[in-house]
Amino acid sequence: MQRRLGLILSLTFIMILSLDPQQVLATMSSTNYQISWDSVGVGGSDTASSATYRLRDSLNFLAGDASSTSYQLSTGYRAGVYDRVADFSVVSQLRSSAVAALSATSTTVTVTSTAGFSVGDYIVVVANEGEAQIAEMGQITLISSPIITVDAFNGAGPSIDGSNDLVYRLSGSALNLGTMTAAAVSTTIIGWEVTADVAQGYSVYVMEDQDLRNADLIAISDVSDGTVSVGVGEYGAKSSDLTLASSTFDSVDTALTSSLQQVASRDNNSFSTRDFLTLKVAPSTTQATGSYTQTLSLIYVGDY
Ligand SMILES: [Ca+2]
Ligand SMILES: [Ca+2]
Ligand SMILES: [Ca+2]
Repeated sequence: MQRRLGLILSLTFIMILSLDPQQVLATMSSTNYQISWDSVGVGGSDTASSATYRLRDSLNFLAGDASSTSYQLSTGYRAGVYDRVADFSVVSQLRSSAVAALSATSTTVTVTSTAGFSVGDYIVVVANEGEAQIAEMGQITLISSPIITVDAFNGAGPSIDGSNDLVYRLSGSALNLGTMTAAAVSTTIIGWEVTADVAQGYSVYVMEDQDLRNADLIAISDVSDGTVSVGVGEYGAKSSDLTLASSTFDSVDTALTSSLQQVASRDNNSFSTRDFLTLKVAPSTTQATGSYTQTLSLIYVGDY
């Protein structure tokens, strides 16, 4: 094996001398980075053209794979080409799209009207909207009024009895909590989908630009006791991902802060994995009136 490796390197060296290319050094890593592949430049492009000619060329590379217990070697033309895919899309609950849900199965929900819903839309089914609501997210694959079918829900399928159960479309980036009152917990949902060809997985993090506050800078306090309750004057969120390593969004209502906090994670390659954050707001009986706003940022990070 050593003889073969030596042959490859010496041939490469000859090409470097004759073509005077940019030289790139070897594959390397440390505790905080990894360069999986690099290449030795051999000069020129593999395509060239003008008004009167077109050329496709490549140098004649040695090709093949070799390995032992301690190394792996692939050689050949573009042997290291591997375009990693990471796709992250965020959608928010569209308050104006609400329709009542009458019943549900593991992949369907029967509604009072399918107007405004289309195949491909993301929806969230909210059972018993409010303080103790349970929501599930899916993507519409079929509409046969009054039944909406999704590809899959996050959970086993919504538990619907037709009382205070709603379906919303998830679309766009604006969240609207409507008119809040001290007599109820107002809720809204931010959903996201990740496709990541990353072997170690990914995390999604959330941060706020400021507390949820009005023009007089009066805020609705961050929840601190794990539960957003009616009339208390507190604000927090909970994730649909129930296995978070570095935050409490998986288990209790948690305060949004200006620091990045984990709200979803996977530990291997992911295809169209979804999660959502349920925001819960409970103004106090003495809460100042006004329009309360903030900007939330969601960030995808691949784990390399
Ligand atoms: Ca219900
Ligand atoms: Ca806050
Ligand atoms: Ca509380």
